[in-house]
Amino acid sequence: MSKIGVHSFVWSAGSSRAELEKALESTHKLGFKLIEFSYLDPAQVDVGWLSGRLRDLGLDVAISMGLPPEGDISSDDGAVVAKGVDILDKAVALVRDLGGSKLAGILSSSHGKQERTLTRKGWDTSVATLSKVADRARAAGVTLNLEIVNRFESNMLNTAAQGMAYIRDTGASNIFLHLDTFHMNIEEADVGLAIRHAADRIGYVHIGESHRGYLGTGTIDFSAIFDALVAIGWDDYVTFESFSTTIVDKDLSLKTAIWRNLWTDNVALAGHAHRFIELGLQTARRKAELVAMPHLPA
Ligand SMILES: [Mn+2]
Repeated sequence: MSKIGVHSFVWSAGSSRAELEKALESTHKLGFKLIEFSYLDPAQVDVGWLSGRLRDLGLDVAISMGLPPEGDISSDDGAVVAKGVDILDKAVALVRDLGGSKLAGILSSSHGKQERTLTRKGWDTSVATLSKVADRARAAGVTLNLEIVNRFESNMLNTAAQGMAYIRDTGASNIFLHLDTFHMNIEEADVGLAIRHAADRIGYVHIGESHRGYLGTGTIDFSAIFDALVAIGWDDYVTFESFSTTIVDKDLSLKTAIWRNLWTDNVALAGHAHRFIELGLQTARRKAELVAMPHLPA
């Protein structure tokens, strides 16, 4: 069995207790083992209640986020960096308080189309700043997973190799890569090779199609991706991420340019995704077994 997760925005962008409960139940019912939430404000959401419901249903949890421009830790403005640190520390605390272990997303600079090139100084500021956040996260039992996103959503980490260089510069043992097939399909020379090259630094994986809709209905070569995940012995979560204008988060939908309606029935979508990922991984495992079989005469 594979560890398959789902982003809560497949279910709802809302954070009322009823909306969260529906998301949790749908996730559990379809066989997903993890639900990923975008950052939830503990002033708005009863974190104790939510962690209890996760435990009741046997679900793991991950939190993802993207730093806003006013909290960009690669900024030259110390006040902006300090704001980013505060946002990251709060997100680490939320992961811990929900009983999770992974903070993911765009954590090293701000999320969105940038109008300037990243400078060496910006890189160094980000590395030094996130190293300190990582120290505190380690004490909380939380890993930081840097999402590698396409050029239109960050000017810092667009390839897995850049992410590995960043992690090396931090020297931190609890910073990993968060790879996403949607973004890799745009930026990597070869998605399967990039997964193999980054193998020992991958902490979290998003599975998304080239248009972010139904898996298998776009241009991504998923069999190459499942082959690579099996080849590196990946046995941690892969989380399905999909967006449609059916479910709108005011901020994220604009930053990720969700203009088209790729699905309306989220139960059908998520059920299909779970089957697609499970079968894809099973098939890749079977292929790996077959190529290793010598088939000698009896
Ligand atoms: Mn993603």
